Amino acid sequence: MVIGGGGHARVCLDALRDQGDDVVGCVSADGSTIDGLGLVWLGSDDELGDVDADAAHVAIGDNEARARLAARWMATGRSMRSAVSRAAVVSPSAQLGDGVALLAGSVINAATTVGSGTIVNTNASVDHDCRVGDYVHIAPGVAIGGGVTIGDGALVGLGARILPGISVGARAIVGAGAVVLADVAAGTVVVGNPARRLR
Ligand code: JB2
Repeated sequence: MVIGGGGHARVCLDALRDQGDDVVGCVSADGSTIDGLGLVWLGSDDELGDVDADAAHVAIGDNEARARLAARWMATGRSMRSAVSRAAVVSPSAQLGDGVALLAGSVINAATTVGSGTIVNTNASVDHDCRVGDYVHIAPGVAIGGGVTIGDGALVGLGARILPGISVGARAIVGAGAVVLADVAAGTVVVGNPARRLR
């Protein structure tokens, strides 16, 4: 089943169906049900323990919400399911955590590690020998060079570029279109080309 019923869930549902998964429905906070795509609303988070499903994919874009709901689901004793599009390209030497979303056109190159619950969104690429943490969101169209480290919970915005060997700290935000030439401290926001600290 899917946790979340908004825009990101619509995209993840395609990837789950690519894998041949039988998706029984979704649990969302507001009763949203991925309208028109044939998913049944199974209830709110209070019903998680009662849902008849072997595994869940948490399909919510917000990193903190995704991590919180994944922990709540795993506390029911069941597993996280990844959603890997048939149009994603993943090196045989890459290592993937549980519950990742690798969407259409994403590329994970050799010897790269992608942590649990992380999203590599449409047409985003992560080159060789990178370390991407847990519950990170790499937005559509991002390009990440080789040997980059991205800390847990970071957000790399639409179309950003990160040069080889850079470190982006935990929960940092890289603004859309930024070009990152220097390390980014944990919890900071950087924007622009070259990327500079906003706050
Ligand atoms: O606590 C929660 C909760 N909070 C929000 N529990 C559960 N079970 N569900 C929760 N949600 C659900 O997340 C809402 O009920 C809603 O179904 C969904 C949020 O939908 P929205 O379309 O606003 O965001 P999204 O996370 O699906 O997509 C965002 O992130 C993507 C990566 C958007 O910004 C997209 O444009 C973006 N591509």
